[in-house]
Amino acid sequence: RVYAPEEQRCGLIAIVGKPNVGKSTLMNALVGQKVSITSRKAQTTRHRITGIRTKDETQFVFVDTPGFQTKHSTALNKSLNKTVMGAIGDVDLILFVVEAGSFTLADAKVLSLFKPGIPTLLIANKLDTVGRRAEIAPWLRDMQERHPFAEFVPMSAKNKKDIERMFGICAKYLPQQPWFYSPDELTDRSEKFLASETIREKLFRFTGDELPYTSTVVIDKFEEEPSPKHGRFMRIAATIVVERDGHKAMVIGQGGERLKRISTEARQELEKLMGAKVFLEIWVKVRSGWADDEARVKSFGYE
Ligand code: GDP
Ligand code: K
Ligand code: MG
Repeated sequence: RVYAPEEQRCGLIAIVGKPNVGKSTLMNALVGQKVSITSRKAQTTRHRITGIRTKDETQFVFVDTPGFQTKHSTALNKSLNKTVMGAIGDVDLILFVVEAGSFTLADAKVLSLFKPGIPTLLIANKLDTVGRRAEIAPWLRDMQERHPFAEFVPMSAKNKKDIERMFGICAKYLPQQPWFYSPDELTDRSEKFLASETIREKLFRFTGDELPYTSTVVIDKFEEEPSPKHGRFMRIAATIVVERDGHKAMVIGQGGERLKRISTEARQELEKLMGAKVFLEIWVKVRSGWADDEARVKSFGYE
């Protein structure tokens, strides 16, 4: 059924919380496709990323944000926090994500940023990791006293039924107005951006905790070439920027094995995402201190 503009409902929903509570996992599940990378590492999400889902007459425009950084005040962290503040200023609804049953100082810091007036839902995520549901009842009562939340939603971003339920919960907070995007759009981000993010995700996933979060990815070449044989053919060159020689060795791995794995997994995912044959070349460079250098942080694409 086609919905006339006067029947349409549309609004912005910010997904906010401290690092690693499952914000990006939640957004991808709501959008129905991966538009924001995830990993067990804090600082995986570094940009404001829009994910769009149109369901019946309602268009949900989700805004995933970096986890709010409270520990170190580097130029990178300042930029990440600015992104979070920008995202919560002008939305119709805030999803404040925490781990069910837990509320730390870092959670409290994020909550203190919210201006009154924007309806805020407490998303108690990772419910699947809580032994018995009854255990979180006293915690929920405690949370009720901390902030005038509009609703409490205990859930798991990995549970399909919980995700389906979210649309009904969120829709009533969105105003009646024409959609911002066409109904088949999933994100406002470019393929080039998604390419750098996909490489960064594999980098984070395959290096584990030994590689500091301050590594990043820069796309040097992103070209489409005509190819009668393959349909769409993309030539992509990227540089992984790290802070020390030791980190470079870590990324490359014994005999280049790790870099090969990062590259292969990224290429396969990009081929699916873009519906193209992809030729991907990845280099590793050392730029010490970049995360502390405001100009460098900007030149690598952060706000
Ligand atoms: P973000 O930093 O808040 O964006 O968190 P991510 O979405 O990157 O997720 C951090 C980690 O939590 C990842 O390893 C996810 O797989 C995991 N995670 C997210 N949601 C859930 C959930 O509902 N249950 C469980 N068990 N793990 C989750
Ligand atoms: K993460
Ligand atoms: Mg994230």
